[in-house]
Amino acid sequence: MSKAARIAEKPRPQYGSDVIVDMLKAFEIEYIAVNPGATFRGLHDSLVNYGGNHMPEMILCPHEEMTVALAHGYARAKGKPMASAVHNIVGLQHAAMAIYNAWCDRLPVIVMGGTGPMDTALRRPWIDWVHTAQVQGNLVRDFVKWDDQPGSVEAVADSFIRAYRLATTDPMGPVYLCWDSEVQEKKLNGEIPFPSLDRYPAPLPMQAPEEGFEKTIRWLLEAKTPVIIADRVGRREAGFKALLELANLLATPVFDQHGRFNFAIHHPLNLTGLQDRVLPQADLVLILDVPDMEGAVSKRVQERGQRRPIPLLSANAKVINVGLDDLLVRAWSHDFNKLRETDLSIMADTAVFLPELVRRLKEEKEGLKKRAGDIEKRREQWAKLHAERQEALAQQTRSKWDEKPIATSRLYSELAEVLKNEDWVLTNGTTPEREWSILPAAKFNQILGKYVGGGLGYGLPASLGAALALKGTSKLCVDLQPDGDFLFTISALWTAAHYKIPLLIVVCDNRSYYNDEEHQERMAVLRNRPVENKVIGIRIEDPAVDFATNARSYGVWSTGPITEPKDLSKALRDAIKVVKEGKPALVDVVIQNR
Ligand SMILES: Cc1ncc(C[n+]2csc(CCOP(=O)(O)OP(=O)(O)O)c2C)c(N)n1
Ligand SMILES: [Mg+2]
Repeated sequence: MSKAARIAEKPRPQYGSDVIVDMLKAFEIEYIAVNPGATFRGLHDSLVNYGGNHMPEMILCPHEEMTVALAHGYARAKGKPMASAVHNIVGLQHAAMAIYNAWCDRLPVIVMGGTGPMDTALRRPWIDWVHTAQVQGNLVRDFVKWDDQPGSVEAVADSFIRAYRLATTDPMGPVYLCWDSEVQEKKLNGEIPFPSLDRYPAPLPMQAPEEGFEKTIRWLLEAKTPVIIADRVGRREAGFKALLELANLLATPVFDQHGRFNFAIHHPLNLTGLQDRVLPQADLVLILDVPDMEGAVSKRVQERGQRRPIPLLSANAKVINVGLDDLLVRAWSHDFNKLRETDLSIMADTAVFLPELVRRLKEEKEGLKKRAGDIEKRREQWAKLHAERQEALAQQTRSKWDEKPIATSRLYSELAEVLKNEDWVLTNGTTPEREWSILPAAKFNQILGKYVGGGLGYGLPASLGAALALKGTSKLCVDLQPDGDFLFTISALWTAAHYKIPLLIVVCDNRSYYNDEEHQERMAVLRNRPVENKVIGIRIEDPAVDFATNARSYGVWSTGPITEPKDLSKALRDAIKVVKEGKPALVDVVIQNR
């Protein structure tokens, strides 16, 4: 049914919150993840009894953090937002960290909350006072693109349309809409005109000016050793495809920064991980959608407590930077990363910049012909380096094949093997540098990227959101789920079971908040203190968590703990069968630290 027909056929709203549901329907919001609360009881009633609990359908989550993380994962997989509804001040505080994760990841989530009544004359004693803020949006204002609290039912449509447009315009981000309970519960006595949504089109993407193309093409053709660094190009299919074409055309190696999946793992020009060998030779670096430019062109060293990285680029390498990051700089969080020198900075959307760059480059027949010899020479050189790296990885995997606890490389290899004939998507992972080099991803959005905000509690709910977005397609969703992260939001297993969300959860169970063991080890070495104490306050042992029993208690099929390497393959295959029946399944694998 067309948008217009659906709107013409809809029942007439009777209450303020019915109008909010009309907006959710008009924008085709499929799901709204909720944890219930009285401040949005009007909206809750409208979702169920006016909207029929369809478009959006409510997804009940046992914590507000999950409602937002779920929507975050959904947006990654689907490229469009779903909504989350969180109870006033308290729910919003629980949701805040997940909103920050979505903000850092530049993904749209429509977070909605209730408040008030703002009219103090209408308040119940105590609860309405302790749960009302002026203004509630202040709590998250520094890390949402916009927040609003419309003062009347008539103002709802404008507010929603603006929120949707801002959330979904690149660089995207979460928005927070706060509904006064009085506005929600107000009985309407006249017609509320419904806006014509066709008159609010999404803005066209931002393209580079002529000078941007002219210089980029000239410098690319002049360079002897050009390289590409990409972080979020893979957020759009057009950018993903054009990047592959560009790299092939000029035999340019690509370094994936893992913010999204940017470049096929086994492509001979994918030299991710070999930055320290290649970047010092580069005379031109094309940096595409990379928020952390400094990290991208330097090597991190952790020894002796050193914090500053070692630069890898030579001083005379030219740098071109293309992206939209400056558009979302705020003063509060320094997620804009370190300022870095560039020679040409282009504010443009890579999804339109790269296809046009490739089109123009192909027309440079003279220039390409002149460089053809060099291009083919370096294509061979990079392919050789890539093959060497793959062989070294394979050798490492072989040498650890029978180790106990199970080596992570064996886990990833076994997973790659059982997924060989599946149309799989990795919804979440542990350390991208490792698993991305073994799992042979090649398709657009086949890996949904690392979580850039770094707030734990993300993996399971975000994977559920992604799996919900892909439900009913041929995609098999896999969550490589670190144990520590899992424990923050483990009760999302209930949501997985209740809504029959097909997801393979592989618990990477190193029984530790391991990342911090390395930090404590460094401190101990630096201060000449006992290194063996590094595990205190970090290991999740004694008792070890029984994840499989946990999962069953929530109604999720499970197996494990798998401790024998030889049992791994069957456990994964059994779990995949369950997922293919449309349900979640969990395999608890006891693994080595890294
Ligand atoms: C909300 C939150 N609390 C604490 C941290 C600090 N932190 C970063 S990584 C990490 C350990 C994570 O453990 P796990 O998820 O099991 O992964 P592992 O390092 O063991 O692979 C911790 C505690 C964080 N990033 N976010
Ligand atoms: Mg761990």
